[in-house]
Amino acid sequence: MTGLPRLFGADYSVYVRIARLCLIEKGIEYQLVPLDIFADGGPPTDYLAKHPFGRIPAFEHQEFSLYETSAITRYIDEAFEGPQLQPLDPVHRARCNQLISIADNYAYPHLVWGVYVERISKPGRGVSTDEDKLVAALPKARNCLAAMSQLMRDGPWFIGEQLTLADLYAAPMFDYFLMTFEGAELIRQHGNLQEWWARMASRPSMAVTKPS
Ligand SMILES: N[C@@H](CCC(=O)N[C@@H](CS)C(=O)NCC(=O)O)C(=O)O
Repeated sequence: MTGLPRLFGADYSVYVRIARLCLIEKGIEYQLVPLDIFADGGPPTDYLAKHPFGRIPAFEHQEFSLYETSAITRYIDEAFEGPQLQPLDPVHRARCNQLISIADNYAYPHLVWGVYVERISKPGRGVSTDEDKLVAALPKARNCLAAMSQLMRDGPWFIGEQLTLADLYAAPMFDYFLMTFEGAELIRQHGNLQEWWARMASRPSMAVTKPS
């Protein structure tokens, strides 16, 4: 066992990718321990000691174990040297936290599960799209993009000049969503999100963490 921080998960996972983006953007060497949460028969039973809710990622740093991506990424940002990924002033930090909450509660279920999984992931596995679910997700996805576009400050990133956790949360969700025809159509209505996505997608951290 190395002394490197360890992240348990799989590269297809949005949340594992968020944590990896955070580690990479901070410049931290880490070990990705493969854990397929959707494996036949479920994850190894001893994984539940690391994450009692059976999700990925889980994280270990020396003797410290942690699960829930919001706690993991904030810990990484605060415990390690490297570029600050959270604004210091209360207003911008609150906006960053608000965008993370939007990503968790609206973008992940609607953009990823409602649109991407139904349109691309399920047919790719030979499972039929639930058209009702997809149709129901689209106005919610539209609303989500409109809210995120409205909250985006002038500047290259969501919070302006500083790349923050808000960008790292949104990016893996947008990456899946924009693979769909509907996602590509919807983002066209928001020039600032389109420009943000072009910038975000060209970061080396995004290339390194691209799902295989
Ligand atoms: N609240 C968790 C969510 C993590 C999560 O939902 N991960 C997905 C993969 S992206 C997962 O493990 N899904 C397994 C399942 O739903 O059974 C976090 O922030 O870490």
